[in-house]
Parts: sequence; C-alpha cells; structure tokens
Amino acid sequence: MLRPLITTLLLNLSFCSVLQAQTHPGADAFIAQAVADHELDADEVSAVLADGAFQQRIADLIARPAEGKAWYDYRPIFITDQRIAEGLDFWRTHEALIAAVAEQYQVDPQIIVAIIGVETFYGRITGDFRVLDALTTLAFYYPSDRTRDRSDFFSKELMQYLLLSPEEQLPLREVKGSYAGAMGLGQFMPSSYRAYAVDFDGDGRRDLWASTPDVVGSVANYLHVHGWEPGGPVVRAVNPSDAERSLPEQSNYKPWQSVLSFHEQGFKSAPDLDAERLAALVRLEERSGDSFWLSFQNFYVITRYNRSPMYAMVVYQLSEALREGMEAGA
Ligand SMILES: [Ca+2]
Repeated sequence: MLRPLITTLLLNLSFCSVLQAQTHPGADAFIAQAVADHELDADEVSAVLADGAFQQRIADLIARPAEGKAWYDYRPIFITDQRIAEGLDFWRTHEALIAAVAEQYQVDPQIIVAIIGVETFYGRITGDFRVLDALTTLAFYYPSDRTRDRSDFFSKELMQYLLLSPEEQLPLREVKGSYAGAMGLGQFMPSSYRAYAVDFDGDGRRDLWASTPDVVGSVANYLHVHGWEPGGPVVRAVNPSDAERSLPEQSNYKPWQSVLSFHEQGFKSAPDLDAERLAALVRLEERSGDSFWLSFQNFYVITRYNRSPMYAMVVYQLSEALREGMEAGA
C-alpha cells in the first residue's frame, strides 16, 4: 500500500506545482504567446511566472502615481535645492563623459543629467521591488477593469523582460526596480532597455546600474532616437490675451501648429521664436489659476520618456537650474 500512496503524493505535489504555475489569471495565454511568438520554453516560462508574486503595494502605488497631483504639488517634489546640488555634483564628477555622450548623440547635456535626477536622484533611489513581481502584478492583476490596455502594456513588458534577462545576463528573479518594473539609473522599462540602451563603455554588456557610461549613453540615445533637437527650445511661457480663449484639442504634445497661429489665437510668446516653428500648448494648474506654455519638439521628446506634461516640465526646469549652476560655478 505504501508505494501507491507515495505515487499519489508525488502526483499531487506535481499537480500542485502545475496549478501554482498557472495561478495568475491569463497566465496560460501568456505562456502560449511566449512559445508562439518568441520560441520560449513553456515549462521555463511557467516556472518563472510561478516565482512572480502579486504584491498589493505595487497595485496600490500604480493606482496613485505622482502624476495624479496638481502641478503646484508635483513641482516641489522634484525641483529642490538638494536635487540641484546633487545634480551639479553628478555632472562635475562625470563631466568629460557627459560632454562626450552629448556630442556623440547630439543631445543637450543638462537634459541627460536632469532625467537621471528626476528618475532616481542620480542613482540613489533605483527602486526596491523585484521587477518580476512588479511586472507579474501589473500584467495579471492591473487594479481596474477599465484598464485592459495598461494590463496589455505590462504583459508586453513582462515578455520583453523574459527576453532581456538572458541577453544582458540579468538574474531574472533578483533584479530590482520601480513598482512599475523600470530599471536602473534611467528607469528603463524592459522594451526600452532592449531597444535603446547602449554599451557605451564597450565591455559587451548594457549595464544600466553600475556603468555610468552605459547609463548616460542610454538616456542620450533614447532622446536622440526620439528626435531630440540639440540646442532647440523646450517650452516658452505664453501670456494668454484677455480675449475669450477656446483651448485647442490635443491628444499629445507633438507640435502641430505654428507659433504664429497660436499668437493669432491669443497665446502670445516671447518675440525671439521663429513664427513658423511648430508648437503645442501646455496648461498647468498653479495655485493662482492656470499657466500656459508653448511646447516644442524637445518637450515632446521628453514626453516619450514619460507621457506626463508635468514630468516633462520638471525635467526641463531642473535641466535649466543645472545648466545655470554649471555656468555660474565653472
Ligand atoms: Ca557596458
């Protein structure tokens, strides 16, 4: 009688582990897709997913991002004396590298430093969540039934993470990142890591944690590939005329109408701008009413990093503070 019992136990155990691997809702379809689209091994993918844990804290954090705040509450989080001072330290420490990268990728150096500053405080805060848990939680348990596209977004990022890990010899189950699964000093999502990270120090790996050349080069390459215009304007404040204003419809911040046309609609900017230059309109919630800005190609490029216009604006404002600090302290 003993032998059948053991067999039954073993069968139950292996049955349990199969169940465990398929616990996440939608995991079967994900595994099938991994096999069909990327020729990954079903058992390996299943085992990895089984090790990815739902974390309530990740679901809570994604539901209330900083970008949900009003501009007047958002800005002071990022534009601080400390973030400016540490940015100047970072820039001076890596000045030759940053200059070389900026030249090679045709990107303004202050923007590279500002992005790393806003994302991770120059590498001090790169995230303490297991990327596998973050992406598992957001791919299979995105906290709303009306956000199927967000769930799909993270499902794709999880797949990219499975592909990225062997390419860059990243320990799949150990890598830490943000609650959204963003990695390294520049907080690259897996798809961006695969597509835009560069091995600037030439050691054969793209290391977005320990290699400052790779980090700085990767952020610059991301901006370059998305159309950065070196030395170009980012935003300009506009003083809306008192005339009745109807705000134009915009689906994003891609420049779409000339400065002149905005001017004719009552959004008047400084006279140094080329009247034919294309712009978009940014509106931010100040304590004393709204402020309006014309934004240009470079602002749009920053929104490719993070869709929020508030994000793009703090990156720009921090970059200007850093540029001024370098010029003053040089
Ligand atoms: Ca490298």
